[in-house]
Amino acid sequence: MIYRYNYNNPLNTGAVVKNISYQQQGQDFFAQRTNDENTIFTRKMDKDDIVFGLGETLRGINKRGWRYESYCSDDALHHEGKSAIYGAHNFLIIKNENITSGIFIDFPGKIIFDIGSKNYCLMEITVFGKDFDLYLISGNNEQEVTTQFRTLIGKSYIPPLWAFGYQQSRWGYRNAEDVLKIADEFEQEGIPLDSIYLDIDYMQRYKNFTVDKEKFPDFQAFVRKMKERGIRLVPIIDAGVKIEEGYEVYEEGVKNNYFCKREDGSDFVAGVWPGKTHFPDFLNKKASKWFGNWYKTLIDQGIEGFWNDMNEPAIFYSEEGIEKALSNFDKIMQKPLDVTGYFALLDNFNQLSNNREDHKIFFHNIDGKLYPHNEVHNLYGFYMTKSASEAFEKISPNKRVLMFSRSSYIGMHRYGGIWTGDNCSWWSHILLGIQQMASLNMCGFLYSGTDIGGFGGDTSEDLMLRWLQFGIFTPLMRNHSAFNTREQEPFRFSLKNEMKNTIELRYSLIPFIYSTFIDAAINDKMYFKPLSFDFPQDKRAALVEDQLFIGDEIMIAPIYQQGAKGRYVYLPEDMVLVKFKSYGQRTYQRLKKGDSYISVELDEIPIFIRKNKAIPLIKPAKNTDQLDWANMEMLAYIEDGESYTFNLYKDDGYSKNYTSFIKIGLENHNDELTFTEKPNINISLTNI
Ligand code: MIG
Repeated sequence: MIYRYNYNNPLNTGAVVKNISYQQQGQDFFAQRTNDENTIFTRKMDKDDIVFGLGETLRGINKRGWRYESYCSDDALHHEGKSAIYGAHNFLIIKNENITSGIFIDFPGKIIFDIGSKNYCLMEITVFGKDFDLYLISGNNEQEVTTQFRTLIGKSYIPPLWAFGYQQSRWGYRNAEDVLKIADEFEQEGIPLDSIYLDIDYMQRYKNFTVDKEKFPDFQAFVRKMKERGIRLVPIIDAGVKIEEGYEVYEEGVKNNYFCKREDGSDFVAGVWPGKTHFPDFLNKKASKWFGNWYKTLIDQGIEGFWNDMNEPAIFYSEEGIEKALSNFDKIMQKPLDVTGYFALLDNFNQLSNNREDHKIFFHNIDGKLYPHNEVHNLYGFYMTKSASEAFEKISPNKRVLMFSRSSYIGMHRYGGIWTGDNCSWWSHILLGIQQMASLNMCGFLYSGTDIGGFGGDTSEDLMLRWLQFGIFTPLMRNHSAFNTREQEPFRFSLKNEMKNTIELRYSLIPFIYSTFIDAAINDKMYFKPLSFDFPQDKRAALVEDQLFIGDEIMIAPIYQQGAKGRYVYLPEDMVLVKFKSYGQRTYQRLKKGDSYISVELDEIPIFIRKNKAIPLIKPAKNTDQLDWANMEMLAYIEDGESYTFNLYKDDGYSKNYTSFIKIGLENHNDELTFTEKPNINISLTNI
């Protein structure tokens, strides 16, 4: 059951698609108090309560024991001491011994979720405002609660098939030559590849929807040529629009009042990569439609996918901030510089970037009403992506376009995917990625992934390989890094063959990954699941932080520790461990329910096949266009007397009807695996 409670006059954020009428009476799940500006909810937790959710946040799958801030934040150094990162996903689940409950606070401003950090047995949620909807969901377990929540917020975005291939990115591919070189190296090494990303350098002075002619003399032809090689180019779009006379996007935006304004009606100015910019008011319907249409200029040149960046929005400085800092500077320098002065000086300039005070001085026009940015902050990235997606719907109604965003709010999962932003080349960020995937799936964000290898800092060879071994399971599989860091394309390493085998295995798994993804998207299921979602009664399973189910068939347990050549795993049921050195080189091992130590050499990828389940595998190929789905192997662990039917999803890879499921039915009869249903493709069977 879903209950909806009203608090004053909430703005319709667009998170929810199902109309649920308000409860007549107030909720009694939380104790509640208010002060001048905030609404505070508290609830006692039992010692063993587990809390899931919050989407893209820090720390574990179990959120218990920390404080999380829901306020989209550009933070490229998010270690475990931080509270806020790029997304704001206000859904959580309390798993108590007697009752499992879901909570969604539909509020676009700041919220602090203290999940027992101050007081281990107290949950305290501070909503920095008084106008919002609170949803309470009851169900028998975490899976039921999540499914109900997913029906509330609507179907998840589905990208084209090629977006499930390996994608190569780096902030530093400057021009056509650089991109060509990367493509050539992949080809020479025989490493599969589906796309190369264009970071901000492709633009003319960082102006959205422009292409620098000196770097790409004939962009359209270049895009076509790359596509003929099976490689799609994916350009970045930033939130800020450069202030520059003669630049059409800027001029149209100013003329039509499409930019966020200050209180005095002038357009707000923020310093970002292009220098001084204006922020499109994506929350204004007309402005949103206008900005979305601009993507067409790149689509017309053959582009089929985009990533939206800097849309928290990130602000290096505001004009107001600079003015204040300069006058402070004068004040500080009037006195002789002592230690206090030194720190004041440092702070004075450091606090210019992403200063939340700036969020109070610009405004959105939502249906004629003005809202200071801070009150609707968490919607900005969502609405930027919605603007693009609604335009795609018109530009290419029958074709899926790749779209994902850095900042997000629940509801955006219907319009695009997300990547988890600027992580670092740290082992702890592999683990964080595993945990984020689980929580993001609960909130409907199925198409997601991390910057594989780590964005900031220099990666190391084993870290890169281990990260790839996890990355082959994330729907968005993209290697991305920051400029001035170690180059981390697979062919840069002495372990390049191992990396190649890993990426090839991804392609072998695409029928499984794609089928599982589409099934999850159209049926409100999870692609990644924490173990307890399928074993809600198993107390050990609920505590597992570093293993996930994918669909119903497999479990993964990535290696995420430096130097590790193995790890402990917990199995809630019997499974078969398949260790892949490559698609063709594997070993099998039956494992019993319970705890096991498994050895995993640097070049091995463990996949656990669950009891009485089977997955399809195909031969790797150069790219997704060339995969041969007509010759398949079913890798099964089906015991005598048992059967399983896998729902294979195979379509043209870009249209939108999602009906092309094919059943592959298998049965073990007297220790011989046979078909109960066989489509008209070549299928070999391996039962372990
Ligand atoms: O301030 O476009 O998260 O993926 O490479 C940094 C440059 C801006 C942040 C993105 C990152 C991207 C980078 N961007």
